[in-house]
Amino acid sequence: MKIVEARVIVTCPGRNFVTLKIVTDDGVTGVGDATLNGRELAVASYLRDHVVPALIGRDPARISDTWEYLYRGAYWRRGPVTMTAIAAVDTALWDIKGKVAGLPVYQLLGGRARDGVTVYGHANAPTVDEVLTEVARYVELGYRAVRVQTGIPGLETTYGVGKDRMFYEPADSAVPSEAVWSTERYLAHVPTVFARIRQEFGPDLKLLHDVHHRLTPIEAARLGKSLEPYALTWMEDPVPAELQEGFRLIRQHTTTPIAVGEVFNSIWDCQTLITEQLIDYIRTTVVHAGGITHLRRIFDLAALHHVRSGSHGATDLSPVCMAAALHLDISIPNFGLQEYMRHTPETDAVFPHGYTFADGYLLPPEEPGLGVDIDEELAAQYPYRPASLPVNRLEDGSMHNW
Ligand code: KDG
Ligand code: MG
Repeated sequence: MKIVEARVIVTCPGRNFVTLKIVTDDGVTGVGDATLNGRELAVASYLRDHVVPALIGRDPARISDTWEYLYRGAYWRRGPVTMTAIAAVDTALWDIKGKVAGLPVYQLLGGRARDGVTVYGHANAPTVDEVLTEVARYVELGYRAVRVQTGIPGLETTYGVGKDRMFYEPADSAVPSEAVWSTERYLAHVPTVFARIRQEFGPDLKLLHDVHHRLTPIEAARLGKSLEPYALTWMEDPVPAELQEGFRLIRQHTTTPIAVGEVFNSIWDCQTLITEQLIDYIRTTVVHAGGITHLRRIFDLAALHHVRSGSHGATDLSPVCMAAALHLDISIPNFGLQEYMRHTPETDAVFPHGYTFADGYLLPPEEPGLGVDIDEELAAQYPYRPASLPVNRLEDGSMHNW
């Protein structure tokens, strides 16, 4: 069997997605997500101009060899654009392998290690009263875990709190918009939110919070300590992770578990945090960390060091990535949680998929391969629209520099 074609499909059914579709001489096709929020066209060009010509004529069964060929063949290793492009190829090849074998991909990864994949939803609202309603809505839908974000009194907007409730999208303008940030106001407010939520919903619901990389290590340590009475499942991205030593300092001060990794793209980005047990959940995902092949390596390393998976699953990761993530999640020994931000009906229509939600769990599709596809005719009706993620300034006008 040979690869005869690989199409790069860019579509915007409410937000931008890039998808790679690989076609074999036997007519078997496979799909891979290649979406990098705010930098979609960079990956589309990387694939079209540099990767697709190298794929034609290759044996689609040689997944591992193709991964190494693309990783080493670039010379310029790692980085989000390269690793997202490699991820798309890798994911599409796993899809093809599953279809050829007549098995869902999770069976090729060792079969089920659990009955369902526990997911968390996003409750976000401008005020604490409103966010209580949002949390109640998720509980009503059957969720066992909820991430909670609110507006901060005194700040006009807060990253992570959208205008829509169920379909949040942070990429809000063609060039990055600017918001104002105050660490003091934030640190004073967040513990009051979780005090109310625990009071209202009791001890059983798993609660999570995303700091979105906005603190210094000592500030994060203080936040973690102040949240200890509310027993969070995790505090996410407390500091920017470029300086990994910072996590040692946080760890010395708080028992609030830490989740990191949605912006990581290789095992090398996670190595210190995992091997020194500075984190509890690793949030790397299929689309941004080199596909199923490389993410499984990261999760295996994590398993050796008591770190669980907690893959990123925001709306900028397409249903193709979500399906691939579920095949991994259900099969690995050290699964923790899977983020699940629902896509809009327009996106779901462009990406027909067979995964299902019930009782707080997602289940991977049972059909051969990944169990997800792209409707190319429908996708063509939604042309690309430039959209970027915002940045923060402090109240004195300076750029928030970490
Ligand atoms: O593209 C960026 C978003 O996916 C990200 O900001 C969402 O932090 C996020 C999360 O945890 O889902
Ligand atoms: Mg996050």
